[in-house]
Amino acid sequence: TQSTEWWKEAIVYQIYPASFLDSNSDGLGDLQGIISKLDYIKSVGANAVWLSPIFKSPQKDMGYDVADYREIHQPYGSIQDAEVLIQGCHERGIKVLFDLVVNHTSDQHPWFQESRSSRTSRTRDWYIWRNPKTDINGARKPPNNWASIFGGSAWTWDEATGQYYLSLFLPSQPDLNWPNEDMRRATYSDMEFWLDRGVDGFRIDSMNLMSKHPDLPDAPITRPDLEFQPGDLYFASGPRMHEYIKEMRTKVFDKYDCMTVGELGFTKDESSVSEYVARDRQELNMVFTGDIVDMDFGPDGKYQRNDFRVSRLRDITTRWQSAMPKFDGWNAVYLDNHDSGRSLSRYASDLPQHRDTAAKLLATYMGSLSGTLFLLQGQEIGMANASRDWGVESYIDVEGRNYYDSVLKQRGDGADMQDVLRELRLKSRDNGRLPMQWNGEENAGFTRGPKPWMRVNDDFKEWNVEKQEGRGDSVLAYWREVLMMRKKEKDVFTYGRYNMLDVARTGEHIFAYTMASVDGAKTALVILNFSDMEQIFDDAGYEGWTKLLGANATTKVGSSAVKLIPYEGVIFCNW
Ligand code: ISL
Repeated sequence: TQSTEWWKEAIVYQIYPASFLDSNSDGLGDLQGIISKLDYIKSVGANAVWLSPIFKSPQKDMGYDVADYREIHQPYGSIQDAEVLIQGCHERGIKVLFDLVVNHTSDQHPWFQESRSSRTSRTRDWYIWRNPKTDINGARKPPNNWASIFGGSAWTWDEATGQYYLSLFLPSQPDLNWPNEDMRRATYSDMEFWLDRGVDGFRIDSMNLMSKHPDLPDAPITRPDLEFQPGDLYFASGPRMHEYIKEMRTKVFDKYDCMTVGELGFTKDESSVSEYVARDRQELNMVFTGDIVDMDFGPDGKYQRNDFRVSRLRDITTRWQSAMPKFDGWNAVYLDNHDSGRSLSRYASDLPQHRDTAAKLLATYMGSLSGTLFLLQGQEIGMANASRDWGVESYIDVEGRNYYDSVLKQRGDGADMQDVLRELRLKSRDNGRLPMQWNGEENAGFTRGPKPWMRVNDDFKEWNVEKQEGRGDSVLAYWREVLMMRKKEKDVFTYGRYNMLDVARTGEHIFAYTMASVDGAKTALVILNFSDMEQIFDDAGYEGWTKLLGANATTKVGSSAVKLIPYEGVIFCNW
């Protein structure tokens, strides 16, 4: 049972296994590579890791297409390696979270192989099969007008049995049919397989897509320019969603001391989110709200230009920091994951003159908020997006490629694609998946083999772990300091009460808030300059407070103002 609440104090380090460290020189990261760096991870200050999928998979979507949840993707290692990894983590006081991908499987999964074998197969109903429709000319068309999240129709035609199956992501990622009880039971037993081997919890992939509207109705036409329409109104947070989570919880999670964090795309309003995380709902420990990753998406999609403004970060942060205590929910504090560009490059600055300060600014922001912290590998050394001069051929992720190709098709060969390339440079998933930069040697020390699976960023000689180790003023050293502060003053930060300072007072470019301990005895003042200009903060009312953290200049000017250099973050305190 969930008697302890260790998960509230978890500092989770997300590992992208393909890109962490290659121990056998085949160009791909692996479990032995991770095992060899557990001391490093601990030294950063993390006390938990989340591994993106490591299971048997044809890797059409980098492991988010699972072919067998009880086997390890062979190039990553074996079950024994996974057990050594779990044990190695536990010896160091590090909890282990696996990625639970059960909204869909790979089309190579035996369940799907059997399902597609005939209309009457045992597992036919474990996936979502429907008869075709016909258009006015009598031609076959999909059962509804939903667009796949990765482009094209959300339905894939299966010639052998003459039906379509639903595939909200790639055609090779068929959606599971959650109303089917046998399927659910099999899935729960897969979860137990790993919990019995010591896994401490799950990040639940595409969690709220599991329950769809039972009639799978056509989506309203919101994009007349497109053949297929965004269908999230009917495929996200469907009517049985909470029933499934409660069942998962009572049948599986409650039997273990484990933590759950659900990926909550599309569903963004406070009351819907509260239904997943309010304590008395007895569902999930926390969710990743999708609004953090969407801050610079356009109204019509991810790769549409929409320049970041700090007002969005201020609004989203304030919404969730204020909302969670109201219904006794809990925040997952994050900025980065493997599905987008680096927050440093998108929300702050990776320009040489600002990069170091800006990376520390984001650390100050994350480290000071209430909730469970999630950082993506490389964030602790200020890793950035791919160099600006990479051409489209260096981008390999299927989501970005599909988008680029669809626009090219629309515009015609030879068309100007600079605008799309600009968006890929900011938000492509490749950016979050670049090989980890360990040192200044060839391929950044990520692999000793001739060819990394994915291009190493050009900046690795300047930006790597080795270079920052032992330098007291490095981004890495700063993250360590932040996480130490966070642990020491957990009443103020992890469990603290957030209060935003009025923009009328701070000015548009500064994001400032206080964090107070629950007993009210201690208060910290966090001041973040999200601009490339010097800013003055009027500190009337906070005179005499002392600096708790801040790696940069912060000078006092006169008696009632603090001067911050571009992208500077600083914390003052009243104790
Ligand atoms: O489409 C979205 C909203 O704009 C996404 O946030 C969507 O919820 C997200 O892409 C789901 O991501 C997860 O599942 C995918 C996988 O490719 C991602 O890597 C994973 O994080 C399919 O399993």
